[in-house]
Amino acid sequence: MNEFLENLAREAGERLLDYFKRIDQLAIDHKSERDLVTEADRALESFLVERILARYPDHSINGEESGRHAGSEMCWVIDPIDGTASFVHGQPYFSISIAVQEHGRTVSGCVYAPVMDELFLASRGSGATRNGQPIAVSGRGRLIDSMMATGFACIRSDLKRNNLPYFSALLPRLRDVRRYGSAALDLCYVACGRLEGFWELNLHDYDVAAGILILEEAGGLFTDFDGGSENIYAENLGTNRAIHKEVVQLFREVEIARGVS
Ligand code: 2AM
Ligand code: CA
Repeated sequence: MNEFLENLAREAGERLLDYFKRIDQLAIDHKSERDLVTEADRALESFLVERILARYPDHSINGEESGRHAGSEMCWVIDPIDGTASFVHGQPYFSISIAVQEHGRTVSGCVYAPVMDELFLASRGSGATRNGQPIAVSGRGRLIDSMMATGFACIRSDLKRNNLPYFSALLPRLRDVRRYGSAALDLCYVACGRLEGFWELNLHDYDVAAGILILEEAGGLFTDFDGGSENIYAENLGTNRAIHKEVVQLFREVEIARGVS
């Protein structure tokens, strides 16, 4: 299955690059005032669904653009372009994210960034790779030596609870923050040691399912802001493990200051 997954992601990536090269001519719609969808998102998702069902006709699909088709214990969770806003603005930080779940548990995950030609792949219990080479999280254990990425999906969704208090609390403690725009890719950057952590609020399973497995298989940890697993889509925290406790503690202080607990 991993070979199929890798070939599928690479072929989808080639198609996506063709769209990226003529981004100025693409039809762009708005899901909401801030949320974009392009003809490339739709075409790529149709391509992925077609290929997956041709090979695995009994499997289900959960896709960002086409919704959830339940029915099988095996489900492919796909995001044809994670980082659509970057893509539309001609920036290279976008990815294709594909996870395979069995009874809701991710067993394989692939994130491919076609502009950089970097393919991250993991299957449960077998480690994670970048372009075929094993990867591992960094060993940095102090926040002041750490770089984290984040994003603001919460603001695009107009959520009352947004990321700004967490951002304000963390930024002064860290070496710096990056904001690439693809949660799937951010998790892979933690997995390969370029970042020590990533946090965001309000992501979906198709944004993070593959990235979580890749991170965990590289030695990292993914939880909600309490350090638990109950709210991992509402609150998303992935780290190299070494800084996890300190970030959870800091987020607890933010919650207290907000008067939540
Ligand atoms: P997308 O590009 O597929 O929309 C970056 O902050 C992350 O948030 C990306 O993974 C992006 O996925 C996701 N995202 C962007 N806008 C969002 C919204 N309104 N609701 C939920 N997730 C969003
Ligand atoms: Ca996404």
